[in-house]
Amino acid sequence: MKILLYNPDNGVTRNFMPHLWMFLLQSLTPPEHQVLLIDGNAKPLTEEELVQFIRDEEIGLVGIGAMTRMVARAYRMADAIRAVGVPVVMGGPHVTEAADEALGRDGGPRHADAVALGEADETWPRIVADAARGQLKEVYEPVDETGKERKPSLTPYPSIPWETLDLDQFNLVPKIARSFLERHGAGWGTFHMVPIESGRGCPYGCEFCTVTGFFGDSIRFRTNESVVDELLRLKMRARKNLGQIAVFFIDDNFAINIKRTKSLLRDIIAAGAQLPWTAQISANLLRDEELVDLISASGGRWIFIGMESIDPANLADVNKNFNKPGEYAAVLDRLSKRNIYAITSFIFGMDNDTPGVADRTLGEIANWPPVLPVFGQLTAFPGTPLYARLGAAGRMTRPRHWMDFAPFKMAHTPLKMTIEEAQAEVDKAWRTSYSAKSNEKALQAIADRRIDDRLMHLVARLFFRGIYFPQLTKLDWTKLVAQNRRPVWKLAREAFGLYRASRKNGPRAETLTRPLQS
Ligand code: B12
Ligand code: SF4
Repeated sequence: MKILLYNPDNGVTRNFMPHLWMFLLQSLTPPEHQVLLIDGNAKPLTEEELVQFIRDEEIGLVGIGAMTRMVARAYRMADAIRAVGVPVVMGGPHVTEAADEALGRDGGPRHADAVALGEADETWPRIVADAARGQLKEVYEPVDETGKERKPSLTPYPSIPWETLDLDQFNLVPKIARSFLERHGAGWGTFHMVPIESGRGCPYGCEFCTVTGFFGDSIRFRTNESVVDELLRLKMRARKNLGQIAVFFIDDNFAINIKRTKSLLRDIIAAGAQLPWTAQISANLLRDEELVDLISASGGRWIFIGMESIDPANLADVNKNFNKPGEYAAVLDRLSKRNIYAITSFIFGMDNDTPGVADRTLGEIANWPPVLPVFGQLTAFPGTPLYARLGAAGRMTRPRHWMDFAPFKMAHTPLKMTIEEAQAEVDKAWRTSYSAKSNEKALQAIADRRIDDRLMHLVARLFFRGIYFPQLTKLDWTKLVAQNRRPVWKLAREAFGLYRASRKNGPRAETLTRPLQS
C-alpha cells in the first residue's frame, strides 16, 4: 500500500522546519508499504492539487497531523480526500483532545475515518495493518493490556534515515540563489533545519501548555548514543551534499534534567558530532555556567526561552512562576558572552496585562543583548487547564477559535484590557522589534562579532519578521530587503571583500565560508 503523510499549512503562517512526526511514522511503517511525505508549509497545495496527487500516486491511506491553528485546513483537506474514497487517519495534539470533532460525533460533519490519540509510535503499525486489510477502527489509543495509558519508551528509538531521505522540499536556500551558491557558496547550496528529539515530557505544567497533559509529567529520554549517532549521520549527509544542516532539538525543555543534558553534550563533543543547534530551555535552567559552556562547545547557537511576561503576577497566574524576570538580563548576557543568542517568547493579554504592555516589554528588551523576540497572545488550546478555567468562567468569546483561525486575535477577553487592545499591543511589539531601525541597532550591538554571526543574525531577523508579517512572495522579500538596504549593503560589501581576500590569501583570512559544521 502507498501511504501519504500530510502536514497542512494554514495559509497564514509557514514553518521553517519540517515536522518530526512525519519522519518518525515513516520510519515506523512496516517495510512492505511505501510512504510519501508532503508538508504544506514547504509545498503549499490546494485541495484539488492534493487530491490529484493522491489519485496519480494511487495512495491507499492518508495520515494527517495538525496543530490547533492548522486544523480547519486539515479538515478541509481530509474532506476532499475522503470524497474520492481514500481513507484518512488524523493524529496530533488537536485531534487527541477533540477526537469527537474529527469523527463527527459532536453533531458536526465527520472529517476522519480514524483518529490516533496521543503518541502514535506504537499504534501506527497497527493502523497501517488495519488499513491495508480495509478494517480501520475509529479510535486508536496507546494503552496496555489492562486498558491503562502507555507512553512509548524512547529506548530503543527508530533510526530516521536522514542520509537517504529526499529533503528537497525542505531546503531553506531560495530557489533563485541555489545554482549560484552551489558553484560559489562553498557548501551553501542547501540549508536544512532538521528536527530531532532527545526526550519527551515536561513536569512543569504551565496553565496554557498542552505538553504536560499530552506527553506526561515524567520525562523519557533517548540514549546519548542514539542521539549522537543521528547527529553523525546528519553531519555526513551535509558533507556529502556540500550543504549545511542545523538541528532543532524539539524537546520542550532540553535541559530539564541538567545532569543528563550535560552528559549528552559531553558525548556529542567527544564524538565530534557537533552541528549548529537550537533548543528550547527555560531561563531558570540557564543559571548553570558549566551547562552554558557545554552548550557553546557542542554547537548550540540559538536558545528559545519562553519568557512569557516581565510581570511576576502574570507568571504566577499561569503557573509559571519558576520564571524570574529579574534574572532574564543575566541569563541573556551569559549566553551572549559565548556567542549564543536567544529567541525570547512573550505572551500578551494575560490577566494582569494593561495597555502599554508592549512598551514596557520593549523597554526591558532594550537593556538586553540583541535577541529575536516573538510575541503572541494568550490562547486557550483544548485540553489545557487554561481552556477549562476560562470555559468554566464563561470567558471564551470564540470557544472553537480554531474553526475560524484569526492570527493574533484572542478568543477570550483578558481582565484588564480588551481583545482589540491586546491585538494592538502585539502589533506594536512586532513592528518595533523588526523595523529596519531595530535591525540596524541589533547589528551594531554585535559589531565586534564575526561576519558569519552577524550575517546569520540579520537573516534570522528578516525571517522572524515573517512570523507576523507573512513574507510569502518574491515581492514581499524584495520590499523587505529594500527597507533594510543599509545593513544588507554594509554586510554584503564586507562579506564580498573577505571572500575575495580569502581566495587571494588562502584559508588564513577570515572568510564567509566557514562551514556551519564544526
Ligand atoms: C517544534 C515545535 C514547533 C516548531 C514548528 C513545528 C515543527 N516544524 O516541528 C516551531 C518552533 C516553529 C513551533 C511554533 C509554534 N508552535 Co509549536 N511545538 C513544537 C514542539 C516543541 C515539538 C513538535 C514535535 O515535533 N514533537 C514531537 C513529535 C514526535 O510529537 P507530535 O508532533 O505530537 O507527534 C506524535 C503524536 O502527536 C502523533 N501524531 C502527530 N501527528 C500525527 C499524524 C498522524 C496521521 C498520526 C497517526 C499520528 C500523529 O504521533 C507522533 C509520534 O508519537 C511541540 C511540543 C511537543 N513536544 O510536541 C510544540 C507545539 C506543537 N507547538 C504549539 C504551538 C502553540 C506553537 C505556536 C502557535 C506557538 C506560538 N505561540 O507562536 C507556533 C505556531 C507555528 C505556526 N507555524 O503557526 C503547541 C500546539 C498546541 C496545539 N494544540 O495546537 C505545542 C504542542 C506546544 C504547546 N505549548 O502546547 N512549534
Ligand atoms: S515549561 Fe514549557 S513545555 Fe513545560 S509546561 Fe511550561 S510551557 Fe509547557
